[in-house]
Amino acid sequence: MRGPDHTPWPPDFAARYRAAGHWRGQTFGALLTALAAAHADRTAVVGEGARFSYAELDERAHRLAAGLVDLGVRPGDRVVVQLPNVPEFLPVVFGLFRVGAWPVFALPAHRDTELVHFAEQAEAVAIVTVDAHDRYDHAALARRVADRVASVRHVVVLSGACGANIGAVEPPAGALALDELGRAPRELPDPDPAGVAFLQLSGGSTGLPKLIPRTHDDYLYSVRESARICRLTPESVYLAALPVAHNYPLSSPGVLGALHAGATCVLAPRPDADTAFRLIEAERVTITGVVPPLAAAWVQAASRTELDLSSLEVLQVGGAKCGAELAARIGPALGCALQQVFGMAEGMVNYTRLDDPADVVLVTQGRPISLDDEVRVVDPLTDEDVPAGETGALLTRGPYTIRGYYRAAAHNATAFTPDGFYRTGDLVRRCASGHLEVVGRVKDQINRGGEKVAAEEVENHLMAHPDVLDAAVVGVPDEYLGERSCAYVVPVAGARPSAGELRRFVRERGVAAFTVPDRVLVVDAFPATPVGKTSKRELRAAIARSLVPGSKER
Ligand code: OOB
Repeated sequence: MRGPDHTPWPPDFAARYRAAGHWRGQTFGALLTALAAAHADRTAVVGEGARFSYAELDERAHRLAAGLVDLGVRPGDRVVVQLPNVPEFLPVVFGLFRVGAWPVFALPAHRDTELVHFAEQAEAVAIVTVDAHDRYDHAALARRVADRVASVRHVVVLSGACGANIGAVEPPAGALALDELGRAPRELPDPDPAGVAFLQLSGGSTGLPKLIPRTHDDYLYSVRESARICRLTPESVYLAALPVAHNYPLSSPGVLGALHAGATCVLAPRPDADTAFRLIEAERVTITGVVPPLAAAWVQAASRTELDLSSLEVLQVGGAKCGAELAARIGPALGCALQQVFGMAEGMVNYTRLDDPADVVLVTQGRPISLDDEVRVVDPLTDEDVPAGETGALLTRGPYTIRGYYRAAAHNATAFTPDGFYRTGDLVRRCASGHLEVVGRVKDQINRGGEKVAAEEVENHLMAHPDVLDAAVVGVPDEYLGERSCAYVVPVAGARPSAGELRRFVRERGVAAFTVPDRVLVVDAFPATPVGKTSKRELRAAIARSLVPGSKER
């Protein structure tokens, strides 16, 4: 038997968050209605080939909501949404919010295994997808998922969107065209703001992503505060370079934060520097967010570009650790301020503030959004608080951090403490100012014959080398020591440092011999997760197969 679907906040906490004004009883549908009234003719969203004002976005969301209801979609139904960065993403999602149906936010990179898992876990009634994106036939993928998962009754396909590149793809038999779904707008009952609004996906460092139930009340609080912390105004232009369904470009402050502020969202079909820089110039983008590997690529590209990036005020870097070396290169290369963002789809988000001193911005990953974000830094084995300023595992609880995953009672028993703190799995140090420095993952440690090597530390040493663009260190099984360290390195353009030189460089920084990586492999690029973070899981798998395409040991 399965436990309860999701775990609400205990009533005393909920009452406290309401009394503090964090939870205001507003739904996303009601928010859009208010925004359309306040900013009707301003541009809400820009994407390839389309531009919607706030009034048009509102109208489209109303029409889609009516069409979804006519299709039989009911409040509380789950609908897998797999859309790339297209303007229609917003009317689809707000249409579902208005119905009270829950989007399940798949990413464009997900394939059969993940989508079947999401559809099954959520017992989804429909899938909304695109015909093709990045030369991949998403409509056929959705059809296969619908054939395998009995609950899925409808496949809805958006045709002719960006980056299809594989010719016109007919919606597969039985699929509906998104363009034809809209119906005359009509009033629908507003869903419960304390109820679930959607299911977000966990970062999925182990196994398949888990489903994360977020409510209107809790998510809107994080969106509102994110927009304030990032100083968004109606004049701001936010570029979603990363896949917009991910929590970071969705809400930190992301497209939802931009809309909340009455600003303009620009959706980049791809995150590469060329595409993004063109959009920054054309749309006078003021703020965007990237993951560290992308920040490194943009920094390099900025030195060669002739495009005008002068409108850019803030580059956010988050999703994975941005080392101090990379952090220091960003301002000079891109001519903007850096903001570090350390967040998680489960809730808690930390930002460096725009008026924090430079050293805080370069070396910390920010401090929490809310004074009601409770933070504990504990010994991972005993759960006891470590002394102030020391490294430990981060536990958190608060007004927008979930108390349990969706339909995952067994996992919840270990992922949360009995008193409701989420075990983030991140190792952090907390400064006196409350800023957190992420120093690794609880399990991202190489046990080299008993000597514990923190992958992060070795990566930082490597990143200090002028020829190194990015570094990722993983453990390799070893008969004698149990594990040895293997460093993967992506060089800066034109450089090809040798393994021997890089090992010598780390040694000469005056570190313990066991910190010097046992092996160094120079590769062209790292395998990435669906949002573009370096995938250590795939690097470990590759080394296990002793086969990394493009790698060369020197
Ligand atoms: C964001 O969300 P997820 O759910 O994909 O991943 C969360 C995990 C964190 O637990 C941490 O391990 C890592 O990603 N992470 C960072 C980081 N930001 C996220 N590790 C070090 N430094 C950072 N700045 O990745 C996410 C959600 C909302 C906003 C930003 C990122």
